Formats: sequence, C-alpha cells, structure tokens
Amino acid sequence: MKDIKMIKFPRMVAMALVVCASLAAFPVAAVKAAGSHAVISVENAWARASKVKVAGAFMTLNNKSTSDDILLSASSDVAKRVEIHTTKTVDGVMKMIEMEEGVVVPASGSLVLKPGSYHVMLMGLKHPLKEGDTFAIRLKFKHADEVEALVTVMAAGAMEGMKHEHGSHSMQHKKHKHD
Ligand SMILES: [Cu+2]
Repeated sequence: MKDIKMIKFPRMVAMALVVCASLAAFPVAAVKAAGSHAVISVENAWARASKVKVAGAFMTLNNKSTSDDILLSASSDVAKRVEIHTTKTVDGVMKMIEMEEGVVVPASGSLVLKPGSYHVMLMGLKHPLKEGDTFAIRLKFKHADEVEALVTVMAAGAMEGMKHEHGSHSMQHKKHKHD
C-alpha cells in the first residue's frame, strides 16, 4: 500500500509541475531575462592626447552580474574606426593585436584596459585629442546593454593605471604611443 502511494504521489506532483510550467512559461522567461540582465559599469576612462590620427583609450569595466560577459566592440564620434586591441611583446617588439572575438569581462569582476595591455584603439581621429577634452565611447557587450563611457583626455605621456607596474615595463610602454 505504502509503495503504491509513494509512486502515485510523485507522478501527480510531476504532472502539476508540467501544467504550472506551461502556464507560467511567459512570465518565467521574462523574470529569467531580467535576472540574468548583465550590468557593466565603466570607471576611470581616459585617452592619451594625440596630434595624429590614432589614440589609445583605457578604462576599467566592472561586471556586476554573476556570469562572464564579452566586450565585443566600441565606437565613437571622434574616430572613423574603433577597435579593441591588446599589446604583446614579440621578440622584444611591442605589437598591437585586434581582439576580433572580443575580450572577456569576468563575472563579478573587472576587465582593465591599460597601456601595454588591452585598450580601445581610436583610428582616423576626426580632430586632435587635447588634454582636458572629454568624449564618449560606446561599448557593446555580448550580454549587457550598450554602455557609454565618458573619456577624459590626459597628457600624451600619461601612464595612469601603470603605477603598480615595475620600471622596465613602464619604459617600454612610454615608447609605445599608439601612433
Ligand atoms: Cu592599439
């Protein structure tokens, strides 16, 4: 007797769950979308002053969601073309490589764009970037909504964010001016 009850009860519960799930399909989906809604904020966005057609922009992206996101692309009114780059030293020569697949912004973590590492490359600048100027860069992510970063132009030699790096690296970065 007991055994039969044990079998019957779970089956009824299971059926009830199926009905509930189908009835609630739409609201559940909506709640899920809102729950996984990725939030990315920008901190400390700056770019190097530039008299030429290219400049690097740097910032910290904070991912407040519990899943990884990907910085896919960027755009700005100040430049004809904007790419996401990284910098690698190959045989003692610093090279910039376009991150065509984007760069991961770790869950509950940060992606730091800084000189000598990941950066936003502004190409075909429509006007020189002068120290103290501000402009916007729009960032597209795989999951999070587009974010607009307000970027402040710093002196050409600015090494903000590099203070904790050791000396030899800083020397190399100074030579690498994105131009
Ligand atoms: Cu670059």
